Amino acid sequence: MAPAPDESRTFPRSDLVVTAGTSDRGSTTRRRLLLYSVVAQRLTTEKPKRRSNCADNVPNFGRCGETSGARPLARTFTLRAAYPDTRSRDDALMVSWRANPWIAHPGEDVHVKVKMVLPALTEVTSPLFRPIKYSLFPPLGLATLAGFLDPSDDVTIEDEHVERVRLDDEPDLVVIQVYITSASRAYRLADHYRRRGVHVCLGGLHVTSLPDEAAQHADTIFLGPGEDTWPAFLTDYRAGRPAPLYRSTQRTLAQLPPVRRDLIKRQLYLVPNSIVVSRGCPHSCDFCYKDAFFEGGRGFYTQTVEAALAEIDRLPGRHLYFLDDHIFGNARFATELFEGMRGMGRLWQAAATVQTVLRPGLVELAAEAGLRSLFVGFETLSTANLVRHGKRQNLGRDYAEAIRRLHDNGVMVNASFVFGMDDDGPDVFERTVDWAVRQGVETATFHILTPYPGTVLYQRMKAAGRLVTSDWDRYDTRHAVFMPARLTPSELEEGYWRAYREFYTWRNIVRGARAHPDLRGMLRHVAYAGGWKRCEPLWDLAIRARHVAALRPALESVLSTTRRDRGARVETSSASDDESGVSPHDHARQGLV
Ligand code: B12
Ligand code: SF4
Repeated sequence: MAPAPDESRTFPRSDLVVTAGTSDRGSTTRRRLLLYSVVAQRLTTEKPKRRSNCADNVPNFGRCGETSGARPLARTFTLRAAYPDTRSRDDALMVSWRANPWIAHPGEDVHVKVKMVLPALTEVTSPLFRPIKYSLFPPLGLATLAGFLDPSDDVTIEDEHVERVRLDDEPDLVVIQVYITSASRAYRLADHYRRRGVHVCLGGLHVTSLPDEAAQHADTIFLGPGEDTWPAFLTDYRAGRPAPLYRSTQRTLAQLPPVRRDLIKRQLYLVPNSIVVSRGCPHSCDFCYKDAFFEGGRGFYTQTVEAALAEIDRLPGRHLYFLDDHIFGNARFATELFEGMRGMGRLWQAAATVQTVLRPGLVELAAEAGLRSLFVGFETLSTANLVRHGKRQNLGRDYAEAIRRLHDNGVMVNASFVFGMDDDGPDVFERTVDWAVRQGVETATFHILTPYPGTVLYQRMKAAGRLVTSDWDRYDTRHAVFMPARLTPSELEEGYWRAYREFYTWRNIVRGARAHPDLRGMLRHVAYAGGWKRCEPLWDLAIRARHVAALRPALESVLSTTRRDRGARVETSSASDDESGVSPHDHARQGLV
């Protein structure tokens, strides 16, 4: 129990922290804060007034608002027009009352209006913008954090990749996830809301890499994953004492509340069923975000298999995309997960390493459980490059054999390659594309090596004076932001674009298809590679017309073109994915079917 208010106390002004805000319109919280201002009156022994605009009823603070139902719950008060920087009659000041624990009752229900934003990278406004890439996945990280809020809190998620962010609203808290490429946009949004007196929280990969930079635009920053720090902050915030920085140290996914998928606008995404059942990765490649982000705690951990299966079961439709860095990273977990998924009739895609693909057993189990396409980090065909970048798990592995194993199990390959490592000369683009086509790789993802701040690679490049820009907008793996060893920056960028063009020519798509031993594999190769890249204008058209969900059955039918799917339980996505965010199983539980 919190101590009872000491009615004889008055309010020492020196304890006030003042930020600009708006008064009695807007959120529930704001209205409640008005009620708290009445508590202030009571505690200063002033008589509360009903619906007052009078300036004098709280001598220390100025005007206040509504009176009924006041309870001394928080240390935050909304007051009107008492301070010189108030902009208009309707403006007010939020006054945080610190160091007065007798007012706060920690844990009592202070309803908060929270706005979560995933800002887009700058190119979203460019005519060259490719909507399909950014309409794939919803903001899963934010939906995960939303799960920690109270059901009575008012929360929205806005994803700027697929919708316009509203700027005229007045939440109590703004939560922004910051990637390197969206950092400048994120900071502009943060500054906008801070000017409006909103408490701004910034977190995510870029904030963790460069906390000092982010702190200039935030009231609170979060370093590392948010599952421990975010609930700690919420408790502090509700008690009126939010700290400026929270650093993650407790790494567990146990007791994770359900991801708030109800906040995701499913119809705006091609793959609304993205899911992560682990965090991090057991490896340490020197160009990867992973070590910096997970510093100070475990760098790889999983949910329980039961929790993962329960989350899968809650997802409507048939198609899933695991966004885990390495779905095979913990062999025991993966084995139990795939065994549990067998018979669920799912079709899914994921990412893993060459090393684990070559390990007997896992690929077979995954394929039986519905794996149909795997993103594999080959990165480079050069051993010297692998050694230099600490990609030890790829050393001495037979890449061609890994691809064969996947194809033999009916799994398509999305091969990831990085250009610009020190051993890469001008011929690297053609050699890599030719190799991938000859192996029958269905899709390829190319990147220009990018030294993200916080990584070992970044430190090395910086120490060697090889970084050519710190404009984070360009750190998008499509620009040369460092001086390559055996290429010029423009050779690197041109070669990167040429590799994409070449890989996806019809000639190479057909050549790649012919590498498959069976007709089904060939047809699927053409349909997937051709449908994905060559029909991009059509995808973009559908997205702009807000019909991306209508394309999902096409994706599922290509993924299910494998001998493994004969006789599998099949619900077509259009029939089973009812856009409500509730799986058929949930309907049954609710007695709706
Ligand atoms: C899905 C994904 C995408 C999707 C969509 C992103 C989305 N909807 O969130 C798409 C395809 C659009 C995409 C695009 C790109 N991506 Co991407 N993407 C990913 C991927 C695979 C998964 C992200 C995810 O959902 N993770 C799972 C959730 C649960 O974790 P989370 O999002 O990180 O959120 C947690 C924490 O970060 C933290 N947190 C985040 N925000 C906040 C805020 C607060 C207040 C708090 C408390 C906590 C907090 O708490 C969350 C829960 O723990 C990651 C790899 C990875 N493993 O993260 C790469 C990754 C994020 N992408 C990356 C890159 C480089 C890009 C691109 C530049 C690539 C390109 N060449 O085009 C673009 C540009 C993106 C942009 N808009 O700026 C890099 C980012 C590097 C960096 N330092 O920022 C990553 C790490 C891949 C990598 N290994 O290099 N990406
Ligand atoms: S294997 Fe992939 S996710 Fe893991 S550290 Fe290397 S690049 Fe990062």
